[in-house]
Amino acid sequence: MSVLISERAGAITTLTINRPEALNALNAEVLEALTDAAVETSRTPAVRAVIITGAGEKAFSAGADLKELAGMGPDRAHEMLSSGQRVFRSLERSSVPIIAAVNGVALGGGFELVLASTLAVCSTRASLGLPESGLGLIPGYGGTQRLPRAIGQRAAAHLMLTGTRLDGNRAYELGLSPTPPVEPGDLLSTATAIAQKLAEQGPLAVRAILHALEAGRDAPLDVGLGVETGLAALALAGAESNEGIAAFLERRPARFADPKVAGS
Ligand code: CO8
Repeated sequence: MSVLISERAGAITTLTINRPEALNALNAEVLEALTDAAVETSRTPAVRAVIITGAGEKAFSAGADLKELAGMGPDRAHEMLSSGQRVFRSLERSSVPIIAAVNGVALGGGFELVLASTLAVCSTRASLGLPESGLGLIPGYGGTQRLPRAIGQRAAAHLMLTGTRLDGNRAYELGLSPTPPVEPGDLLSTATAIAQKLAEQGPLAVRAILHALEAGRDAPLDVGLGVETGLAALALAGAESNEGIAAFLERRPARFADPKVAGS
């Protein structure tokens, strides 16, 4: 059985990290499978949203595989960290929105995967944290950088320095999730409803918004506004908005074409 199960239903692909016996810890094989899945998604224009979740009832992912890390030398550790950073960054920069459906613990690299996703929805079993300092480690898949950007420097410092975990309610209060936690049995349908909504929007508009968010993340406001102006002008002049505006005026649902794959 694959360590990452990929299931496509129409415009939505669901990726399930499938190592429940190890609480879906992220070993090298999972990272490689996530890399392949990111490439596959970018090549499949009919996919408009991706959901990532964990197999079993306990864990989204308990983070880096501590059995694999134990005794690792600096060269291999550097390789592993770089590969994890690369795949999380490619997920973060995906042209398709990614929803983390947090079904249980999301610790260390598991929480970092949530932070690299576009959105997150939590079940009442969710428990998110960066416990690395208690292991004599530090977050290595982007946590020291993405968490402060998401919730602010001081709240992030507290979580990382103490290993304090967040439940789904706290994640909602901090803006990490757009919705309060849902019952475990409702998590995938909640994530799918959001994914479906995303899939109904103009796909090029979705890409452009993701691009503007990415470009503006660390840029001065004027630079970000410049990017927005360029993207908005292209959107207005493009076929997709012709269809969207025509559909509005004709009081019918819009029929947006699949975008072209880059380079094809
Ligand atoms: N890695 C490997 N195996 C794990 C992990 C993990 N991160 N977490 C749990 N498991 C395994 C356990 O070893 C156990 O397997 P076995 O039965 O064979 O011993 C099985 O999953 C079930 O786990 P528990 O028995 O511990 O289950 P509990 O319900 O008692 O506890 C917890 C659940 C609280 C989630 C507990 O398992 C735990 O604390 N896990 C570790 C969480 C953690 O510290 N994660 C952070 C890892 S570090 C990281 O992600 C970033 C590192 C960046 C550096 C990377 C360098 C290359």
